[in-house]
Amino acid sequence: MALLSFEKKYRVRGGTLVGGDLCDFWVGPFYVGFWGLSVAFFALLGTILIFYGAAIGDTWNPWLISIEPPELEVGLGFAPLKEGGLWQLITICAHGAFISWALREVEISRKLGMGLHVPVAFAVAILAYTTLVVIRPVLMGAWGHGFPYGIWSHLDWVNNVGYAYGNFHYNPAHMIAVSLFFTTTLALALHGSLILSAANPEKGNEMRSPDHEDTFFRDFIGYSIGPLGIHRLGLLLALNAVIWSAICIVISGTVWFDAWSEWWFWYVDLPMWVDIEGGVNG
Ligand code: UQ2
Repeated sequence: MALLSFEKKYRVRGGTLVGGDLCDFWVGPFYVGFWGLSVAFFALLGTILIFYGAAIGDTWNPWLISIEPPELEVGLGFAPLKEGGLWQLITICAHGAFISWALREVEISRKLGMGLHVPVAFAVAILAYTTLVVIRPVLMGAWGHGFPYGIWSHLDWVNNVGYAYGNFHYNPAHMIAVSLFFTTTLALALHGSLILSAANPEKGNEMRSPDHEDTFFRDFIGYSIGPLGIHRLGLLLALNAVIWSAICIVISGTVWFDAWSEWWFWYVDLPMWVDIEGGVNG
């Protein structure tokens, strides 16, 4: 069905979570809904607060503007506006906007009678941000453990937190997360190239079918995961990349406090090495 007539047919009332028919409308191509209005409110307020923070800060260089979290001494209390309070309000606005955005995706999915895979996937991305600025700071006892909102300053934060634990590449959850990021790009490259090779032929040639796609990989490596399976795999890999990243940072400073290279001594310390001549335990 052509896109425009499809939209006409499916742009119907219903599927809303909040607001009933009151907010059930479109602006141009965009579905709004209660959560669309909520997104607009939080995004606008958060942006105004960021500009206010920049205005009372000491630079307008966009690379260097930074909204800092409160000092560690503030703990988990409220800070004055100019001493981290802005960061706290902006964090609340960010969550308001991100969660509203996810719920707007839910309403659109419900309208179309689709699964909730997109909002669920987006929720995992939100969780990664929440882990950095809420969950880990709360577990460590201070909002000051959150990262600052600035292009350069958040890179400094990543650098400093990395070195606070020696070298993050020895963090086992970091290893798993990086492997999943690489595998995600491998899967997307295989999938994107396979689809284009079959579905976008040279002028005058006929398009190939999913059977051809399956057969390519069966010829090549004796196995095809299938046209539905590759999307399940892709989503699984991508969500796990994010989840293991969140695990990697949330365990640093909450259950592990040393350099991450030290963690691997659990292997050296295994009792089975005790009687080995010349071993560190023997
Ligand atoms: C596939 C298939 C697709 C694909 C791809 C494969 C017809 C259109 C890319 C091949 C993928 C495999 C064998 C899994 C690779 C495993 C990892 C961990 C990267 O079979 O079905 O659908 O796009």
